[in-house]
Amino acid sequence: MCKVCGCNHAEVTMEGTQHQHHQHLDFDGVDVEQPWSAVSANTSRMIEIEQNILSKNNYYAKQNREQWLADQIFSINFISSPGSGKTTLLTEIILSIKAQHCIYVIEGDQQTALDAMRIRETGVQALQVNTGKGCHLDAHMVGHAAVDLKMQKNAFLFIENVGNLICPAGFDLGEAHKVVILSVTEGEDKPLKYPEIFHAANLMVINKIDLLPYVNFDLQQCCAYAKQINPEIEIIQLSATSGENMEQLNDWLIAGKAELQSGKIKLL
Ligand SMILES: Nc1nc2c(ncn2[C@@H]2O[C@H](COP(=O)(O)OP(=O)(O)O)[C@@H](O)[C@H]2O)c(=O)[nH]1
Ligand SMILES: [Mg+2]
Ligand SMILES: [Zn+2]
Ligand SMILES: [Zn+2]
Repeated sequence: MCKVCGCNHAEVTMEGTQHQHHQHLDFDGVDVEQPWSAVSANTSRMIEIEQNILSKNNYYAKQNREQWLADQIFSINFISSPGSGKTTLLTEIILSIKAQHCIYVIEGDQQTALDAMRIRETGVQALQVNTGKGCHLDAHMVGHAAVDLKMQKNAFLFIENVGNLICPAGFDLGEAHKVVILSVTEGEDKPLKYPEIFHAANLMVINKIDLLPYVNFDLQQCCAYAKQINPEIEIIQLSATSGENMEQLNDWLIAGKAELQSGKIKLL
């Protein structure tokens, strides 16, 4: 029995285990992969189940948030499409600040522990959570992973979500901030197409600016669209591989952690 929720811990799919529980919308025995006609016949039941899933998630997210506030853990949930550069950004951030800061990483992917292995090469502890068919991390999975990391106080906890701009927006993990990453190869219209995540994020990172000369990406328009969706959103344009403007992101993270620790950010 676990401390996070009282469940059998093995139900959560962690690195090295083969369990397939907690798949997306696979709750209460209802499988959303059934034909859509069958689903629509059960629309009100589906809505009820979705509300149930989200309220369970919010319960675990609140637990995570309280625990991390008590331990002064500054947690960031990195969200983007596959390939926007989340893992590359994380390894670069870690290499720049690990001498001064204690850092832990939770990696979310449907399959493989490849990203956690990339993070561990930096010398920092990382735990991979495989979601199987699931397309986002939820607060329950992340709560278990955080316990397993046995984190020291006053640390950063970086969470790399499953590559997906859609449902990670709706799943609070208990993090201090969501950071959405968009790379210049993806088109400037993403904030309009996936408004929920741009609305939920505190920071938009525009990555791969080293590729701007080779792609038709309207940087100004992208920023305008993001501000249209979320006037408060902060924006940093950078390149994880060339290192251009990376110090802006490092400074943003370090300032956020200092704010949490000075009591300026209230997470409850
Ligand atoms: N040119 C360029 N490539 C990048 C940059 N950041 C990441 N990449 C490349 O984009 C690919 C996907 O990066 P990865 O970090 O695995 O993305 P993730 O799926 O979001 O974790 C890799 O080949 C990276 O080397 C960047 O700033 N510039
Ligand atoms: Mg990755
Ligand atoms: Zn549990
Ligand atoms: Zn999902």
